[in-house]
Amino acid sequence: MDIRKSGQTETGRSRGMDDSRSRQMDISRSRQMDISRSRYELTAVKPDQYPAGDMPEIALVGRSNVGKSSLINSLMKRKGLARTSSAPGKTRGINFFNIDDTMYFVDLPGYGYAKVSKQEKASWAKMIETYLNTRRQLKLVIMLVDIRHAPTDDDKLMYRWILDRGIAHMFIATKADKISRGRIQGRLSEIRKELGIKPDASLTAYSSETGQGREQIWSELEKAVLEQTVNEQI
Ligand SMILES: Nc1nc2c(ncn2[C@@H]2O[C@H](COP(=O)(O)OP(=O)(O)OP(=O)(O)O)[C@@H](O)[C@H]2O)c(=O)[nH]1
Ligand SMILES: [Mg+2]
Repeated sequence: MDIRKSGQTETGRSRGMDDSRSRQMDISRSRQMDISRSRYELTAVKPDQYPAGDMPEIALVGRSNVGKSSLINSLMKRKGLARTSSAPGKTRGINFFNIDDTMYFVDLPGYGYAKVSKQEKASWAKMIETYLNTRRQLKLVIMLVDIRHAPTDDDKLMYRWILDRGIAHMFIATKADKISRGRIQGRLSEIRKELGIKPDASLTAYSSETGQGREQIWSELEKAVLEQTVNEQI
């Protein structure tokens, strides 16, 4: 399976993979995903509202306003799929986006938004924690940080949790269009240091405005989710 749109695919062989990797790709190619067939499915605030079934889920976590919903739209090349806003606190429930009946992107509310009531903050935190701690279908967490800013204590806590739970994860530094190209590598190194990101975890600069980083993220997602799915089948 290639989770990018057809026409942008590379086969395992053409990427020079070894035999076992290319066999895995063959297994997973039994069905090809068409990302243009993506749709909003439902919003949940508690587990009995999560979608039924066994499709793998990729969750997006990060501070409010960091660009989670925009990232979903940009990856799907669909402007209004997930609702975005320049005012933090836009996403208030857990939104499930069905990608060609093959997997879900799960858009979570952001954390660390100062302007909501204590009560609302606590209820969002519980909603996020419950999903992350209990959801068996969760296969990968994408953690977003703003490329311009130092990670917050909440970001550090979130990363700690990811490591403690031992779940597959990757990092995206958003809003890369807001700094000059020449500064991007330097900021990535600083973020890695500030957050203590392990060398084997990927950290990619992304811009939902320009699509910078899009191809790389799709190829990382393909590796991370599909290899897991294949491993579970073996
Ligand atoms: N320039 C630029 N702006 C971006 C980018 N990504 C997101 N934004 C803007 O940042 C604001 C917040 O984006 P959202 O995608 O709504 O952020 P979110 O993380 O989903 O926010 P919550 O739902 O509040 O948690 C919007 O005004 C977006 O247009 C980017 O890559 N570049
Ligand atoms: Mg959002």
